[in-house]
Amino acid sequence: MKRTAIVAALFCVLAVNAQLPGLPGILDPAGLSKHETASGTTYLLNETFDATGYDVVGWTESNTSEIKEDYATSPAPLSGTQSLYFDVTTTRTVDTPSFSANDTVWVSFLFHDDEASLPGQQRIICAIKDSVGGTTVASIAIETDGDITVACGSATQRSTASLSLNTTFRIWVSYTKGTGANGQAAVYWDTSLSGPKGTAKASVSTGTATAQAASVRFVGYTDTEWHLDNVQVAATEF
Ligand SMILES: [Ca+2]
Ligand SMILES: [Ca+2]
Ligand SMILES: [Ca+2]
Repeated sequence: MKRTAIVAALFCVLAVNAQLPGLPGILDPAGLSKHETASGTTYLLNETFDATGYDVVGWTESNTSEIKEDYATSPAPLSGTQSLYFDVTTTRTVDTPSFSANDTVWVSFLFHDDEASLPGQQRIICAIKDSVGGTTVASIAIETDGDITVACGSATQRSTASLSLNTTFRIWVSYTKGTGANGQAAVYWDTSLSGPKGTAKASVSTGTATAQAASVRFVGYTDTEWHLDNVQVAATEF
């Protein structure tokens, strides 16, 4: 390529990049590409909810009005300018767009439950699935005392630590598919919203799930109307 062509190409790249901050959903507030972390991790999905609607196209709501993805009333926004709020009259789900299927995924998100009391029964709040709305391969559920139970297929473990109401946590969930009795899943959380995640609060290594992960479902209930923000998914630990 001639030098003039290289310079022209470079100018075009710079010009395009210069416009990106004006396009909602292309860059996050820190100016990083939505597909890269500061440490260079490539995200399969990065959703801040700050754009009108969703940043990333392809989310699926079980009810459009009760899944509020432009929510900004306290305690929202958990981060940025908007969060998602499950303001529901019955159990409602929201599914991420499909991402490239991977044997291992790491999912991270902000969680804030401002209910007056913890749920009346075990409630799965996040399920990693083999396709959008498909079979759950791993999940985490909040218990009536705030403990979290992680599951991989039929294998489960309940934490001894617990989540509290009216507090924003960053939660991480990891999953690695197995071959029948060696699937892995773990849950971590911290009130330091950017980590570090520390050691797992609960984990299983005898999971029965064997499918790759390709989507994540979040669920709200009438007794667990919670706020969700900063959903990040990667095929590697972050
Ligand atoms: Ca946000
Ligand atoms: Ca909605
Ligand atoms: Ca939004």
